[in-house]
Amino acid sequence: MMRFIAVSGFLGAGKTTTLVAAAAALQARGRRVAVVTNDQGADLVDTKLLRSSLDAVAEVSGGCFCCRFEDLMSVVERLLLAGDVDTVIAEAVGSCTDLQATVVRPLRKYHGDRFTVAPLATVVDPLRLRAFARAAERGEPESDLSYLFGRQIAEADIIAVNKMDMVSPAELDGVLARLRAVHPAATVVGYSARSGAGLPELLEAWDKEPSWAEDLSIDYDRYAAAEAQLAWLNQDFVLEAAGGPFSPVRWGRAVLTHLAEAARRDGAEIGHAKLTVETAAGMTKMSVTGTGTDPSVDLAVDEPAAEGRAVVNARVAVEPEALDAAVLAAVAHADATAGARSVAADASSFKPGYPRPVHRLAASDV
Ligand SMILES: Nc1nc2c(ncn2[C@@H]2O[C@H](COP(=O)(O)OP(=O)(O)OP(=O)(O)O)[C@@H](O)[C@H]2O)c(=O)[nH]1
Ligand SMILES: [Mg+2]
Repeated sequence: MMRFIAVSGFLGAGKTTTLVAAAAALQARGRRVAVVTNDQGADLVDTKLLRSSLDAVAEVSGGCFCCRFEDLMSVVERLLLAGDVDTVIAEAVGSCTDLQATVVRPLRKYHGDRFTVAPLATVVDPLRLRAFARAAERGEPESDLSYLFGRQIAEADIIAVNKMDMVSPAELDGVLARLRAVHPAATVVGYSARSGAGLPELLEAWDKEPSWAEDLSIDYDRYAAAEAQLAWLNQDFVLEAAGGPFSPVRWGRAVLTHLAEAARRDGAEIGHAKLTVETAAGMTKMSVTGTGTDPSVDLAVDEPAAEGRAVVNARVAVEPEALDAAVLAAVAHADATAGARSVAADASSFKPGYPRPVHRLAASDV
């Protein structure tokens, strides 16, 4: 039987980084792992990043797993036909929730003869948790994005608190204890996908059979409103040196720094802005999440290049036209900073549509 592991969690929480680390750790234990990424658009930074470390990678683009459940199943089918795989890990879109009802239960009900489904893990960034908690402490009404974040945690069988390297041990203990108190049925683990600390606990939790989740009420209008706050951009660029060779790292850092500064100035919340730059020497990948200030360089090839290709994926709480303009301004700034000239593919920002899952099963339906 194939093991199917679904991973949820807010934008930028560290799902893809967790997939990379978990796939490597599971393969070291003899498991044969494939992964599936998912996005509302095409041209995914995550797929490129995963392909740099793993062979069996596929994507479901143009909508979330729940709204494209059949696409998810045919992609998984192809992965299984193509290779010798015993474990599939699937990363849901960061603005998606209700996965127990729309993905996990349909998998168990309609495909349970071939898959055993692992407990649903929601990856949580403790800094994002802290930011939403502080807003609540200030007495601010709960935002739709905070509601969505809370639902993702509430439906988890495993609450996977990532980035433990970013908080003090005391703060981590406090966060874990509070989550355990509020969600007594969930397994709560702390780890760092980056350093690997605590990762074995998450893998162990995935191997357990869950006591399947009860129904959770999710207000689809609020969920949709949260998604509709975000503009979503996936854009390609062709780069060439303007003069001498340019540094891909310098270019990428300049794009994300400029974008983050513009968002801060406008008070626009960044879900996640990430990019890859591919040159003859390899791939550079960076991210900025709303909780961090400086871009995080996840892969760097700092050999100056004469040409390259970049993909930018940005999810920011602004209007789509504003995001298009902000990315173009950031790229123009990066060109000037790094000595490059870039040609952009058509701007393509949009807002995710109202979530309309193919299946939505109650606990009693399975
Ligand atoms: N310090 C630290 N950073 C991390 C850790 N895990 C992930 N990150 C960083 O957080 C950023 C976002 O990570 P991703 O894995 O792309 O997050 P994601 O949840 O897949 O993001 P989306 O798919 O856009 O929703 C990247 O810059 C990662 O390097 C961690 O354990 N520690
Ligand atoms: Mg990801």
